[in-house]
Amino acid sequence: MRDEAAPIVILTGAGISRESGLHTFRDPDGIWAKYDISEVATPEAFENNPALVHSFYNDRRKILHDPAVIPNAAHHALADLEQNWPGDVLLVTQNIDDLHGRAGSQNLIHMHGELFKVQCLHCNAISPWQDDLGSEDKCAQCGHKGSLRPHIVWFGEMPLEMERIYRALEKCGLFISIGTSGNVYPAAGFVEFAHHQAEAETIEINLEPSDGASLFDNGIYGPATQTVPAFVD
Ligand code: BJW
Repeated sequence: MRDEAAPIVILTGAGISRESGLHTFRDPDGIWAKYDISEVATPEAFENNPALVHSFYNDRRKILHDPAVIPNAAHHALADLEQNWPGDVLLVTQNIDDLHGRAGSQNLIHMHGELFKVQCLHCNAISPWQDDLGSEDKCAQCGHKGSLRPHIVWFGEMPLEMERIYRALEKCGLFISIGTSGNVYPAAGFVEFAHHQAEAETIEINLEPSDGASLFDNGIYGPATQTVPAFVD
């Protein structure tokens, strides 16, 4: 039985937002079935065709603005867990949507960036996204024109706040992975790090066993809106 106040690190992926109406990446109806990664999710793609990359993320912002797309019971359960657990709870999401924040999670890291932020390639400032991005947009901080990129971590780029994440993993007693296929590193390696460095208990909660399921001590399988609230209760 785990320590009642053990620090918890939770990793979430696209599966937790599926029942809010957002697509995952690698399921048959996922985003990578419609788009080629090399055309929209690498720094080279942005260099070669910024208009296409802006339009890909502008479309995803539109979907997130749909009033029907709201945090679901799994997002709310994790916010409740943070409020009620006597120890630290760090929520690390690979998702670029804002559903965890809207559900009330506060100790939250968006390791792959955020759809509603932009970064200026001229002055590096990160600002809130204002409008549909195009190549003529001006940085709100330095005024430079045409230098804004989505604040998204693409393949080959370093995910955000890695030191803080590994510090929390080093001392966690429980590591929970929710709604992620475990295909993308470094996130896919967190389970082994938590297991070996912290001797943490590790649990996978997913629709079905992921490719890395055997790395976890336990697995709970089914739709996140059912499994996550039941687990948190
Ligand atoms: C449900 C459900 C329901 C469904 N309930 N569950 C060889 C070449 C080049 C690079 C590499 C290489 N080998 C390794 C790398 C590194 C690379 C990588 O991992 N590549 C792999 C593909 C092999 N990683 C990187 O490049 C990362 N950076 C890095 O490593 O930096 C170090 C470094 C930098 C520089 C120099 C040297 C080293 C960066 C990775 C960035 C990932 N970016 C993306 C896109 C951007 C964001 C966006 O546009 O949204 O992030 S890719 C995409 O995958 C997105 C996601 O965050 C990420 C993970 O996907 P996720 O969340 O797991 O979704 P799915 O669809 O895969 O899974 C969903 C799961 O949910 C499934 O299991 C379903 O069953 C389940 N599910 N419905 C519960 N209702």
